[in-house]
Amino acid sequence: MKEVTILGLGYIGLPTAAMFASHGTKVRGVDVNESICNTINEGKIHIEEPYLEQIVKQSVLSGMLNASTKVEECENYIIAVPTPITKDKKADLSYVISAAESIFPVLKKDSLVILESTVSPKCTDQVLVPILEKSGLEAGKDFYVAHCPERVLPGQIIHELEHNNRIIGGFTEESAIRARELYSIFVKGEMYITDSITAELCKLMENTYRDVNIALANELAVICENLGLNAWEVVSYANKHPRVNIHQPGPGVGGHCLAVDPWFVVEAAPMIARIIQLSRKTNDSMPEYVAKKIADIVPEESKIVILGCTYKPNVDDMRESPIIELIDILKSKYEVEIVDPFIEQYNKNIYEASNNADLVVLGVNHRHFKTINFDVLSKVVDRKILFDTRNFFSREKVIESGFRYILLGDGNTI
Ligand code: SAJ
Repeated sequence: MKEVTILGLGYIGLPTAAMFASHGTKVRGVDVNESICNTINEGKIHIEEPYLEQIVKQSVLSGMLNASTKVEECENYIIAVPTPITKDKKADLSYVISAAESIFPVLKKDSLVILESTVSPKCTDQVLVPILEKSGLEAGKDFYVAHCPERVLPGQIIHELEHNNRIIGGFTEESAIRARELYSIFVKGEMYITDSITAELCKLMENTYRDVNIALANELAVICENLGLNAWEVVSYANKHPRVNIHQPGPGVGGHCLAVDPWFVVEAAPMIARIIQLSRKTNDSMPEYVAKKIADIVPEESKIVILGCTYKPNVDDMRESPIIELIDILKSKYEVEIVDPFIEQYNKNIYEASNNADLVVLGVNHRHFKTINFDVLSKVVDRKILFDTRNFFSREKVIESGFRYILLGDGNTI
């Protein structure tokens, strides 16, 4: 029976552990946080992800998965720890380094070590390998190393782990082949083999592509506001072209991927990655831009209701949320009320929260907000103004109920 040790039992590590265990691989999950290990060993989970809890429970019950704070000798290791960003926009590799430091003392001949964490280019070869070689073994000869970045979308991780295509970057070709063999236990998507540095940059560029494209849409939104045009209309018609796919404008880009990964590319080539830097700055400037628009709409000390504060719709994750940044800017001048059905603290009745409000701002297009009854809402708010930053509501419905409708990126309404 194959065995694998997975270091880091978070959004990626735990679902990956569950997939291996439920496909007949003996999994040892390792996390520095003892309470996470205890939760998993009870067959429970500490994160929100559809279908995950039942797979973890079954795997623990069948003895295929157990969690511990200690790394032991094993034939395969997968590192899935976080790589946050430092204040000066550099990759913080400290968790990767400490995971590698915990492996090398028990590393045995012919083992395979896979790095799944998103890292800056050359990290696998220049940071991970030298630490593992402290074992006295030589990478590519005595043991194998590969970088296989994850690509899954929160909310559909279990499905995507199985069906997405994967890029497998080997320190040597033999390393990549070994890694592909391991993943083939549960991966049904294509697995493409390349070198480790190409795989690192490939992962970074996937998210950078999206970030740059969103920056383009945000720049277009500002252009359209100045020209008295509707950017949403421009995007939708431009996208009728078979080779065009402009993304959606909005109040900014959040989460731990798009708002972070492009900086790792900038770190590798600061003087060259100009479009990438500018795009990051463009997207980062959107909360401030939206706040300025709000200042033009209502006077100071008005009551503003913000609908949604997570980093994107229908998730409970507030990491790097541009709406949180917007709220921080607004709080100094306005009375701010937050409503978000995904965050316990803000899971309030919209109509009660909007009592005597001057402005309602749609920050995140959660599905729950589709059912807002504007006729009821218009009875409780004082100044009936709705600012939609996502082109989510039906303009006609909002206007019919007596509201003034303002749409980000639409120069006719701003
Ligand atoms: N956003 C826009 N306009 C758009 C699309 C998104 O403003 O047209 C904003 C969202 O509101 C959100 C942010 O961008 O604030 C990021 O959302 P997202 O859904 O684009 O991405 P993530 O961060 O949830 O997940 C991405 C995915 N990458 C790609 O689609 C290329 C996912 O597959 C990766 O696994 C993940 O990053 C990761 O871990 O790197």
